[in-house]
Amino acid sequence: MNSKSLSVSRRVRATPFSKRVEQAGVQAYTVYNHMLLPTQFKSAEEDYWHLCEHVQVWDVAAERQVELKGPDAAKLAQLMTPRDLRRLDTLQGKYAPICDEQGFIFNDPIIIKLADDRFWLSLADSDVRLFAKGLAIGYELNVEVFEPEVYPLAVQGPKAEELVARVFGESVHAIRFFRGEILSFEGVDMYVARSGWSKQGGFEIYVPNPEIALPLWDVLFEKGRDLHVRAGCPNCNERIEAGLLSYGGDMDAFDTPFECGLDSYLDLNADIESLSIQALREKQHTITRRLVGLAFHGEPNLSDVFNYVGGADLLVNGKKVGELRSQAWSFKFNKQLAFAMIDTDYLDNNDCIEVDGMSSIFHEIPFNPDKLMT
Ligand code: THG
Repeated sequence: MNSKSLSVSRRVRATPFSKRVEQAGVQAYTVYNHMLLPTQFKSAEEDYWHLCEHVQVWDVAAERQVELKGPDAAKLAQLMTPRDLRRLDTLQGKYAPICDEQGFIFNDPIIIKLADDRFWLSLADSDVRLFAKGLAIGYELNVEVFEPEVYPLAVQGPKAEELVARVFGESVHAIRFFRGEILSFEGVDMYVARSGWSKQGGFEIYVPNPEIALPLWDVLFEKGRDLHVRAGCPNCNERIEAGLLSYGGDMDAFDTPFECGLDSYLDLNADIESLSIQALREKQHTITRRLVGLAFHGEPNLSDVFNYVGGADLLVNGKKVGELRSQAWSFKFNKQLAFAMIDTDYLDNNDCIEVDGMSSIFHEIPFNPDKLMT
């Protein structure tokens, strides 16, 4: 971990939970959507096992919402994603890539339908508000595009459901994956969904004003004491093991959804008006590279990020075949795992892919645990 400190200003925004995050002993932040996002509390290893065994409260306010509101809100949402949104139910979310007219990925939000004329795009790290606003102006749409006062708080881990039910009531148990309910805390209504950026299960609470943020945080900690609740954050080790992709890290605006394995989140045969759909239909059979997993034996030696601006080179027999995108130690499998973009020519056989003197065959994302055991 790099130990330089970060200068925070109105431009690099704190969140309504930051006070408690600091009191909980946060050790590192990243900046995400121009806002602080915690990345470590105790050690990487303690954070990981605690998430897998107990329950953590995550300040993910940096997953900013862009709200589309008005008669053309659904039309604008559909223009931005090649995933068919017509059957999205109210209070349902869908993981949906946002793509431009050439089919390149601009973001990979969860798109949530709050009403027929009201949507939230729960964003990864890129300025989608500007893109949405540009489309709204260019297409002369009758829709407002803005970032509302909403601050997501994630409760993740095997005991998350119990804790969220203690705070919001028993109806929490009936919420299905990527569905939500409007539930009340101290008289304030908020959207609570079963989702979150881990594979340990949990919920996300979309806190609708900053005043209620600290009271909610404190009640979660009071009611979760016997569940060993503590502050946590999106966990790089866990999410790579689980195959959850991070926009800007694993994929960016030079990649298509096919190259990133997001095919199942596209509806290319749907009769929808979407900016990218024609380009994606044309590109779908011509991919030359693909995001895959790598698993290296031995101790990790890929930690110095400044050696990897643009991604470390991957080699097969001394020839560059791709680049490293993200990597983390797997505490469960005792291996260094990575995501890498690799020429498909080198994925047909058991090519030994090398980076920095370490080697791996390629794996599908998500990793198959049986294959990592060996
Ligand atoms: N929650 C909220 N907003 C977010 C994220 C989140 N914004 C940023 C980022 N995460 C968006 N990216 C993702 C990526 C993966 C998932 C969610 C958001 C995810 N994927 C599941 C999977 O891959 O198994 C399921 C996808 C599906 O089947 O629809 O959960 O986490 N609010």
